[in-house]
Amino acid sequence: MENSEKTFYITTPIYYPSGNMHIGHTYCTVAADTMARFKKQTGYDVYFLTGMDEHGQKIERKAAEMGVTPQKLVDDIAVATESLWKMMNIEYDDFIRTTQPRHEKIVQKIFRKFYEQGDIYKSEYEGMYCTPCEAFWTPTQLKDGNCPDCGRPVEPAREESYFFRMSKYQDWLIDYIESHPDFIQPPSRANEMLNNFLKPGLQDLCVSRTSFKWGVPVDFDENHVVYVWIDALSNYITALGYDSDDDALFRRYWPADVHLVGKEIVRFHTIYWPIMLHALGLPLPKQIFGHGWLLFGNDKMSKSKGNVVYPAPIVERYGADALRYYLMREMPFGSDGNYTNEAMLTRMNSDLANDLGNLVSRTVAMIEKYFDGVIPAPDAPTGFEDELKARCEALPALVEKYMNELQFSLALGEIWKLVGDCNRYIDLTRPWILGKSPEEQPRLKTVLYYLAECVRVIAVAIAPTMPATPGRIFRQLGVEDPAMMTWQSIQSFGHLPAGLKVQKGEALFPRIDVQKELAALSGGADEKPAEKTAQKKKDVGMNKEKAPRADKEESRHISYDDFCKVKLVTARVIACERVENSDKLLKETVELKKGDIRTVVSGIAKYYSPEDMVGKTVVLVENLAPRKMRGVVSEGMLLCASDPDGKLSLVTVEDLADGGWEIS
Ligand code: ME8
Repeated sequence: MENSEKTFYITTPIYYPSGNMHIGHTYCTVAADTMARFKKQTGYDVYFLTGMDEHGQKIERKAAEMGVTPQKLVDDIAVATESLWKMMNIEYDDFIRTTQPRHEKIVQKIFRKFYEQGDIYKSEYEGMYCTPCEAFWTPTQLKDGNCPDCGRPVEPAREESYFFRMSKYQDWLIDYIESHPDFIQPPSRANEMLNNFLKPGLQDLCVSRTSFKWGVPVDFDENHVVYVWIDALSNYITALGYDSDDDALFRRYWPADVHLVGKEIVRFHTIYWPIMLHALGLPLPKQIFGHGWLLFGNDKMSKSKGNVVYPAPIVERYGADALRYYLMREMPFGSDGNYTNEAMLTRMNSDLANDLGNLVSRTVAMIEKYFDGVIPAPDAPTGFEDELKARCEALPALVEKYMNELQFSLALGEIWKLVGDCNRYIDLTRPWILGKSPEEQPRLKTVLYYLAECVRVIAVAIAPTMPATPGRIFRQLGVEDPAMMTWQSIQSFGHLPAGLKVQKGEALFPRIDVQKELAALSGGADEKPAEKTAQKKKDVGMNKEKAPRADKEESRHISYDDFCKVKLVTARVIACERVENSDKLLKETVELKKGDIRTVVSGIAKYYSPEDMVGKTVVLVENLAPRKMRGVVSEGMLLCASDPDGKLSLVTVEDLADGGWEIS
């Protein structure tokens, strides 16, 4: 193998042909694309493979129903699938189709090799078969008589078949998995494979079919076609030209760095595939990562269950980057996550429109207003700037660590912490006040330079997940030099040259009217009109009239992430006075950590005198946007309980004299 350290080969599963792929399908491909782009950004020579798994009884039947040839059916779907990936801005290096001669020829060679070396023998199969999953089951493996994976009915199958001696490799595989803890991720999936499948004993696998024709023919026994999973799994090496006249890609990229797969097909990838490779004398992929499912109404989003959401209407309305961000941010990659339109729209509003969008537009607008649109050179930094700079410089290593663990959500979380820091920095430094006094000009220059540089850092860091957004940010910042857009350029702070001319553009992510958009999306899908009525009946929570209670329940709750955004800290009241011309308001001076003094205005003058307040340790919402009340800027809010008559009682912390303790 010539595989050097700096190559990175990543794959998605090859998808069964479906004219209507839903956002559950796009999930894995977006993840693979994000990872591929990240690896490229960090200097790897990347190969990213996806494609279609076009053989099998399911396709043969579907084509017959439609009155077309299976080839015509898959050709049409391949065009639709590639255009879906284009819409999602997926940049793969190859799109393999298992009906391509380059693939079929090698699958035949592989099958023959297994036969010639005695891994495959001919016998008769009798058992149950799930056509939608293309999987064989023994009667004891069935769940309530149905397929244990998808719950659909199975059918009896009895036919002459070739079998693969899986049992021969069982002990070797157990040993391999146990001695390579990174091979199957997350680790819970490795335990499941060991305990549920490998340790109880592997049965020999039926690897050919005679009852239908739509498959790769076994070239030494014409009645047989190769079992779809043997055919499909081989794609990861046939696409690289394994055992062909030109195997340069195979020599360069194999073994794969990671196969991303949904959790229900981990079994095929971590048992059959390693055994096939081992039998061929090839090294195993370094990792198989089994990601979770996008659920809808607590059930796997899947066309057969009728609870699907399609990507096209979402991309048309909010852009591919917004959907990609949501998919990568919302749930940890190994876990399942429930999808709702409301959660998606709320996140788009809070993270994209408010946090990121506002940061960029405020920064550019202030540079335009105070410095005629020219990014100023910074003056002397203070502690605030040192902290921001340290945050920026720590970011690449944190992002890299989480990305290498395929923890997209945590990597994005780190980037958004910096976005939050920048917004807080604006609130604390108040450039609009600095802009009023000429003697504060040097300070204002520093603040706006630091903001512009942070925005550049953020634009670079989001590029793998949101490939179209950085260009829009760079245009607003006036950044044209490609050297300012690289991963290398954010390893240390301050590369943005002063003197660039900013240019205000359209809002990156316009704020969404959630109720209006929920109504607009409640058709839910780009399904064909004929399917729409039947579909609507089944769609859980998509149809507002159908599920008013559920909708109400949902809007009552905030997500855990939203809750985490509220920073509550203890604060000691060190001074307090009444606000002039107000009988309701008190102005408190509070101390958080030593020296961190804030002014807070509270509507509690009817219940507390200034003397009552001094010395209390209260609870402050630390990151509430500053607000002016009766001419005084309040930097936070004190928590109070309100009785049924509206009388307010301060929430205080006993036994704790200090301020600045975080409350969680
Ligand atoms: O399994 N959430 O193809 P496929 C997350 N051809 N992922 C989902 C999902 C959801 N709701 N629904 C589907 C096959 N997927 C085989 C693969 S590889 C050699 C052969 C994921 O089109 C699913 O988990 O049924 C799987 O990883 C991928 O989509 C393709 O599913």
